[in-house]
Amino acid sequence: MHFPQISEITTTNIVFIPRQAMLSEAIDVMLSSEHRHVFITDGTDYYVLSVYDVFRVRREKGDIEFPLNDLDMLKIPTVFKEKNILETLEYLHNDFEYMIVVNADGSPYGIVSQSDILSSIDPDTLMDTYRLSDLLKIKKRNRWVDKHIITQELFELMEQYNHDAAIVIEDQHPIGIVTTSDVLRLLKNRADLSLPIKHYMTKPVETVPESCTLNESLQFMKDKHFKRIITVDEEGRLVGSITQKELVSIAYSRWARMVQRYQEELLNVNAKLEQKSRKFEKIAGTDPLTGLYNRLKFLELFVTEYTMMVQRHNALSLLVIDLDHFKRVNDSYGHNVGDEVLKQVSNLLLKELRSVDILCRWGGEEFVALLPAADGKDAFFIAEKIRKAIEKISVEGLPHITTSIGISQVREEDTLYDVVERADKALYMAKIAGRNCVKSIL
Ligand code: GH3
Ligand code: MG
Ligand code: MG
Repeated sequence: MHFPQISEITTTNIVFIPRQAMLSEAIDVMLSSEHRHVFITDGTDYYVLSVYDVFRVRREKGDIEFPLNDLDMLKIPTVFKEKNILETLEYLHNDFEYMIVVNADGSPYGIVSQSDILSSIDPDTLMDTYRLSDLLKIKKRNRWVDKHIITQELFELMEQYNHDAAIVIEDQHPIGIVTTSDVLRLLKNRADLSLPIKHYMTKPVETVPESCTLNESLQFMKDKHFKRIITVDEEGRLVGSITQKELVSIAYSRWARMVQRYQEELLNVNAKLEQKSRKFEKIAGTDPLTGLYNRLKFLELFVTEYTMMVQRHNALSLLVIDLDHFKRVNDSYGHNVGDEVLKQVSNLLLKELRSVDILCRWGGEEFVALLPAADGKDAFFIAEKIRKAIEKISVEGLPHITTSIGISQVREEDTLYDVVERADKALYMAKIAGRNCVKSIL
């Protein structure tokens, strides 16, 4: 989807009438351009003059020969032509139907209307999907009048409600239309406004069935240069009228809601994916039997702890914990019982270690624990605590299990491999010293 710059949708062939001109000159421009508005400037500010301003002046002053300078006119905002159209959407919430597009030096470049902005936001799918009948349910604005209404009264009604057209009906069927150009022409020609409107309306009136899609309707308006369509039911009875601006603005707000919904869905999907990826990350770093960290994750955590040790000049110790004669457990009681013991030992180790310690299943019946801020002495104390606790585990029908533990303190020049190798040597010393004991090589 492309959101254009304001300059891409600006109408540039605009005649700006000087504020010193007369009202009749403004009317001539309106009639020749077939617009219900003309733009006035005093060189600094910009104003807009509408058909109904003309009608008001004629009613109040009795004439249209009047200097523009003496009129109160609506000042309209300006926008730089380089702006992206999305930056101008805020203007759509105010009363201004138009904005003056200016060059970087402030000189006028052209005008842009609210409907230009809305229709350049391209809600294609929406346009093809929704039917006029859907929209008319929301926006039912029947500006219809009976063919016998007096022209002057109709003009006053149109002025009061700021209508840009009135549909004239007979027996519920649209038979004619009066637009603001008609109003202007009649004023200019000093027509007799006390006659019923049927004398002045344009007829016949072209209608569109209410089953048309938005796209078809907008295409129809484009082909015919109509600003509005009049919709009828299957019997040709008036259903309603809707302007191009209303159509696109409804389409746009639906489109915006749709985008918002998609965005919410995307956020949901993203959250789920993130959850999944966290789960996978956890699985990738976990030993399936015991739920402890595996070697891969341990290496990552070791690097973090090692960095902290160096930065903070702290101690860091490592334990290699190996169950004694574990092969015998498997051989005598079966592998499942062996697994159960491994799980119990894991839980116990987690319980006995401090919350800052990092425990991993190194492989088989061997565990490695990393003890931040613990020197050899602290590590020995913790290892002894573990050894004694494991000795106390009792699994039904099984003789007591024992462990041997090797300790080493991490040195700045160490890799993980170096420190594990020293702790392994200490473990070997414990094994040859008769098992169920703790040895260190610091
Ligand atoms: P030592 O006191 O010298 O350490 O003797 P050990 O029998 O514990 O040592 P060894 O390394 O010879 O044997 C380790 C045994 O651990 C071998 C295997 O039967 C058992 N083992 C390793 N991984 C698992 C496992 O995932 N589940 C079970 N049930 N047993 C395992
Ligand atoms: Mg062993
Ligand atoms: Mg072993």
